[in-house]
Formats: sequence, structure tokens, C-alpha cells
Amino acid sequence: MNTTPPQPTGLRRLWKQTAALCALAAGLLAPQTSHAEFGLSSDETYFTVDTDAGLVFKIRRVDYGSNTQSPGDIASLVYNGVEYQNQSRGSQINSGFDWLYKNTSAVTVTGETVGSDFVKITVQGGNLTHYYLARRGQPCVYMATCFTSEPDVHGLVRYIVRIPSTLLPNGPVPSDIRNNTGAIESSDVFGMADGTTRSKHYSNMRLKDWSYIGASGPNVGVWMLRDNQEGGSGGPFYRSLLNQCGSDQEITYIVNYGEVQTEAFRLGILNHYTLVFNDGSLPPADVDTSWFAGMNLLGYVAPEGRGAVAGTGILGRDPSFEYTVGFSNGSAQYWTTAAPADGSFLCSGMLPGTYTLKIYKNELVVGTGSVTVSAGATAPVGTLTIADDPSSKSSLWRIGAWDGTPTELLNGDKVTTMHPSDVRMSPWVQPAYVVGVSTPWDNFPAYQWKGVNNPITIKFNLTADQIAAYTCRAGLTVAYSGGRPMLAVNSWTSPIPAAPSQPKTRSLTVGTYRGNNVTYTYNIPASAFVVGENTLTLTVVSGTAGTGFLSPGCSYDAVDLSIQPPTVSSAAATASFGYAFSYQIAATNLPTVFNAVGLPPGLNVDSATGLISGTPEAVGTFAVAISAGNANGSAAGTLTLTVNDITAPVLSLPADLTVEATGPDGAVATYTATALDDVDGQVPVTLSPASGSQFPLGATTVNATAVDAAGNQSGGSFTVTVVDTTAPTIASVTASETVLWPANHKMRPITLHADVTDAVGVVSTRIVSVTSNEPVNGVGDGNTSPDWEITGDMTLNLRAERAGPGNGRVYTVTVEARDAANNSSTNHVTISVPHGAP
Ligand SMILES: [Ca+2]
Ligand SMILES: [Ca+2]
Ligand SMILES: [Ca+2]
Ligand SMILES: [Ca+2]
Repeated sequence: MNTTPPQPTGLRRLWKQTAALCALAAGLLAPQTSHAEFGLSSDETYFTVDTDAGLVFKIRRVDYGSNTQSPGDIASLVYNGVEYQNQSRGSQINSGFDWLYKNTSAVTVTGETVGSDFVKITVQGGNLTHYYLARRGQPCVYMATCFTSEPDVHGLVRYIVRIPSTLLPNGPVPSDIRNNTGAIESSDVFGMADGTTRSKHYSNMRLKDWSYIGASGPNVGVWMLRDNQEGGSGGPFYRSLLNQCGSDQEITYIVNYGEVQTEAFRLGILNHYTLVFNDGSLPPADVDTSWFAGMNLLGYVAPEGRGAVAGTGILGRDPSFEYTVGFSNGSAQYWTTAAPADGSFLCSGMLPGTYTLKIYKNELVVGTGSVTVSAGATAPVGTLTIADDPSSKSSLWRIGAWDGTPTELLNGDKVTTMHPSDVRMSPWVQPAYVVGVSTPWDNFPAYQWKGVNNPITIKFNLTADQIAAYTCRAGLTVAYSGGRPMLAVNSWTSPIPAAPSQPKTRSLTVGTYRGNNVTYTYNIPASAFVVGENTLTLTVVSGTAGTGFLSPGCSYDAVDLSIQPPTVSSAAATASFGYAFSYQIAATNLPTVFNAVGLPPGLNVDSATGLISGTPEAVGTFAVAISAGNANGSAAGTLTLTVNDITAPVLSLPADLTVEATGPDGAVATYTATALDDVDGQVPVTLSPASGSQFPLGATTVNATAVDAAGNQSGGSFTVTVVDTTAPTIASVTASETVLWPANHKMRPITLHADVTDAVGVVSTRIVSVTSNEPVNGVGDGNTSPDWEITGDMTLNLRAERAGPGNGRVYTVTVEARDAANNSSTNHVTISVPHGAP
């Protein structure tokens, strides 16, 4: 008889403790043969539970001294009259309580009926309490486990159901190790004759994706349905083994598992899971456990003691990925899927407490927050925004997608279900990945090992205007044995990066890439790149030895190359007020946008080129905030710009000035001058000599200077000339004699005196002419000649004579006074010779 076995698939269901069990009780799990009444019976060796639904199971009460026959084991699972439990070995936690707790404490098993419809068997060992529970009419073994410390000695809480595979042959294929040709790695990975591989590890699924695991056989299906894994560790994407099919079909429920574990184990939670028997069809989506509230179970928290978190949306999602919102603290973990349409989400059934909230893009954390959950309430977190998606960086090229998984890379779709040596794998050693030509799923290996495919080579071209400093990011989802990539570009080599913090167990070969997502960042200088073809290599390095697929290695999420944000050079520059100025902002890495804030008026920046230009219209020192940006960021600096005043004031001076002397010392002159500065406006003018000074006769230079606030000085001069243009004043001329008598024709000496004044000074006074109203030699005058003689400046001889027929003679003597400026004036005196005696 061949039926298609139901295979565990990626069911994404949330556990609902309040879900109704009607369908389960009514049909799917209906008993097929007659049976005894529901209830608990016991003898020295066993508690026997009849579910009244075709399933009768026994729990061992005593220690047989063998860890395959331990107290607390399921010793019998009879369903519809068929014994499914391997009779040589129990179904048990780990390898049995007496193995876990031997020499540390006793294991006690107690049984009781609760009301008329429930049976409760309690197994107690160390700090661990395990319950087997039955409900009337349901072919199920309900189980719940609570522990306050890890089981002594061996640790790891997992429940293993062991059913002979002959009775339950149809389970997960990747973990079906029957007919293998021997172990190929450790003692748990096996080869098959056809070159494929099998291991219990390859039964793993992401916790988020499964709600049951099991197998089927003729007219039977046995399924383990799990709770919400609030007491587990490793988050929504943790993968651990669920099954192995050898001589037994081992159906496994992991509470705590150390393999590739990224978190501490959680304690004190009541973890529950249900072994469900049916006819081989798919198991129910979930089972009702609300009745646990009446079972007095250690660690049980009823729905009303729980709370929820609701979000109205998540901004910044990439619609091609599923987004999960996870919540975790030291006590519990939860997750829920965000609605594809708007990112809204509801996570319910949460224990009260404060949780770290993580937004996952597929499996990569792209946002974090915090939320506090209270019992009976829904905590609103509104609309969240993704802040940390590496895809937001603008990359020159990117291999793979930033989602926390290698599934889109070569063999990435196979790594969780088979060994890397499996014949179904594509060759791990690949030719160089050529950007623009190769595809990630064809050409870029999901995993890289030091001993297998080292290095990985990537080739890409750059044009001259793409040469800049770049950052290469290599995202890892897990690494084994400290493997991490060192990077080289052409002849440039990165330092050896630090080893990643990762679980210490095997990972890459046992079906999981899910470790700690780590991104290695390599800052590559522009000098490393060349125009044309560039060769980049990723070389796994590690201080740990290992060969082949157990050599140090890593799992890639994505690798990309992105231009670095610009760097900006701070600088100082000097400009001159009123003069054209330009300055180019100095920045690296191909900036596409510039800014300058705080420029003096008159200067502007070209945001596209970074050229600051214009004519500054203010002086002083300006701390200009300069920045440059490209697609991946910006940098800021300071341009300390000093604008100087280098222009002297412009003088306005009077024309040369002439003033009349007011005395021998010259004259006082007054004048004004002004100076206008480009920056300071009117500035004082210093004049030397100052206006109002006494100027001597002649020309004197007046020097003018003006200085602006910056010390720029201008100078000029003009001339003040003091002149004497005024002739002396001769107020009167007197003579020593004014009447000459007798008229004896004799010469008479005369001395003149002139009353002369001049503002500056008289230089000379002298007789310049003598005239007579009578001819010198006229009728009746004695016939003499000459009649006068000038004997000195102010002396002369006059002849005392006159014409006989006349009325007397009058001499007019003219005196001239002259000053140093050669100004002269005259006056005269008359001296008479009367006709008759006076
Ligand atoms: Ca990826
Ligand atoms: Ca100036
Ligand atoms: Ca004069
Ligand atoms: Ca005469």
C-alpha cells in the first residue's frame, strides 16, 4: 500500500491556546476500534491511561537501572490495538530522567485523575517537572515541561518519541537514515548509495515555519504539535533537528537545544506539546489546551494572565520580503508575521514583561525597539519604521539580498536539508563571479570554507570617474570555527578581521546557516582601484584548523560594494572685501551635493560643484559650515574664511590755498578735509599742520592722512601760501622845511620823513621824484640848474628860488615806500618858495 505521506511543510501558524477542539474530537482523531472506559489505572510498574479514543498509553513508574527504561518514560503507546512504542526503549526527555538526574536526585512519578475527564501524571526529577495529561475522548498525550535549571549532568531538554519505523515509515526524507552506507561526518551525517546524504539535522525547519512534526504509516499518523515556543531559545528562525528515522521513527520536540544556539536557555516557562494520533491525514492545526488551567501545572499562565502587542504598520518594507516582528527577554520569546499589505501585526498570548522588539526582514534584524506587555491588555506600538536595512545603502554592485539568509545564493536552497558534499549540490568551487554577468544563484556560493572554495573571486569594472574610496560589506549569517573573510582588491589587502561571535557547534554541515548575523565592513582606499577590471577576493581565514567541509567557513547573506561618504577638508582662506573671491570645497569620494552655511554676504556656493564665489560684502572671520554628500552620506567641515579690508580710505582735500599775510609771521589758515572708506564710511582725517595754524609767509605743505579700522592708510597734501600783496601805506610825508626863504638861489638841504606802515614790513622808503611847478631854468630865476638834487633816500637839496613873474614856486617831492614783497606806494610832500617874503 502506497500513500503519499504528509510531509511537514512550512506552515506558518500561531499557536492558539483557546482554539476549539471540536474538529479534533469530532472527526480527525476519532477512535477506530472499541476500547475500555476513559481513566487511569496503575500497578507497581506503570500508570496506564485509557483515553477512550483508541489510544492507551503507559508511563513507567520505576527505575529499571537502564537509561533506555527510565521512570517517567512512555513505555507503551497502543493505538487501535497496535503497540507503537519501541518496547526496548522508552519515549522520554533526552535519554531519560534517570540518565539526566542519576546520582543527583530521585525521580518520582505520580498519577491522578482530575475530575471525570482528565488524567494527570507528574514526573519530578531535579528542578524539572514533566506532565503527561490526557483528556477524555482524545487520542493524544498532552505533555508539559517546566524547569528552573537545566537538567543536571547532560542538559538539553528535548522529548523524543520512539516508534519503530516499520510501523511509521513515512517521515521527513532528509532525516531518514535507513539504508545508509555509513557515516560521512561525525556519527550523525550519513551517505546514501546514490550519493545523497541524510541526517537527523536535516529535518530542521525554522521555528516560525512549523507547528507539528511527525510521520505516518498504514492507517496511522503520529504527530507532535508544539506550543508557541515561548520557553525556547534562538528566536523565530532557529533551526534544530526534529526527526530521525532509523530503526525508530524518532519524533522530537526541542525545548532547549544547544546546537547553533545564539541565546541563553530560558527557564521557568511551562513548555507544552502534544502527541497526536490519527489516521495518517494531516494533523490538526492546533489543539485546545485551555483546560490546562484546571490541572494545577507548575508554570502555567492562563490566557487572561497574558497580554498582546499590536502595531498599525511598518514603514520602509521591501514588499518582496516577509517581515516578522519578534519579542524577547530573558524569560520568553514570541514572534508574529507582519501583514504584507501594510506591515500591521498582532502578537498575543505574551507573558507580562518588557521585551526587546525586533523587526526582521526575512531573517535580518532591520529595526529594534522595546515594548512592555501587561496582562489582559494590548500594548499599542503604532507604526514602526525600519531604520537599519543595509539595502538602503546605494551600492555599485550587490551580490545577494540583505535578508539574513544565504538562500538566494548558490546551493543556498539546499544547505538546510543536505550535507554540502551531497551530489545534488552544485560545485562549491566556482569561476570568478563577474558583476553584471554572473547571477548569485548560479555563481556565488552560499557557503565558503577555508579548505574547499577559498578564495571567492569577484570581478567588476570601474570607469575613471568611479575611482573613489569604497566600502565592501560581507554579511555572514553564521560562521564555523572562527572563519571570516579577509578581503583583497587588486594589490590591496584588508587587515585580518576579528573572529565573529558565533555558536561553537557545527553549523554549515548540519543544516543551518542561522547563527548571529554579522556584517564585515572593509574600507578600501581609492588607491586600491584601477580603471578597467578590478579583482576582489574573499578569503576565509581562521586560527582554527580543519579540513574540507569541517574547515573554518562562513555563510553569506550578501556582499556589496558601496562608495564611501565623502570626506571634507576643513581649511582656512582669506578674501578681500570688495574683491572677487572663489574657493572650491575640497572633498573626496565623488560628492554630488555641497553646502556652505554662514558665508559672508556676497558669496554663494554652487551646490552641484562646491565652488564658493562672489564678492564679499562684509569683513570679519566667518566659520562657514561646509559639507559634501553623495548617495551614501555626507561629511561636514569648517571653512574659516577671513575677509579683510585692504582698501584705504579715499581723501577729499581742499585745493591749494592762498591767504593774505596779516603780520610779519604770516597768517592763520583754516580748511577742512574728509575721507570715505569702503568699509568704515567716513573716517577722520589727520591734517598737519592743523587747520587754524599760523602759517609763515610763503608756501607750506599741509599733509593729510586717513586710516580705516583695518589700518589701511591713505595720504595727500595741499599747499597753503601766505602772501603779502598789500603795499605799504604812507600816511604822510613831512619835510624838515616846507617854505624856503629867502629865495637866494642857494641849494637848501631838506630831510623828509614819511609816516609809513605795512602789515608785513617796510623794506625801503625813498625819494623817487621831485617836480616843480616852474621850469628849472625859467624867467627870472637866476639861471641856475639843476634846482634839486636827491642826496639820499630821504634827503635832497632844493634850490631856494622862484621865477620872478610867478606866484612862487612849489616843489612836489614824491616818496615811495616798498615792502619785501615789492609792493610799493607813494605819497608826496610839497615845499614852497614864496614869491615874496612870508
Ligand atoms: Ca541574503
Ligand atoms: Ca577700507
Ligand atoms: Ca605789504
Ligand atoms: Ca633854476
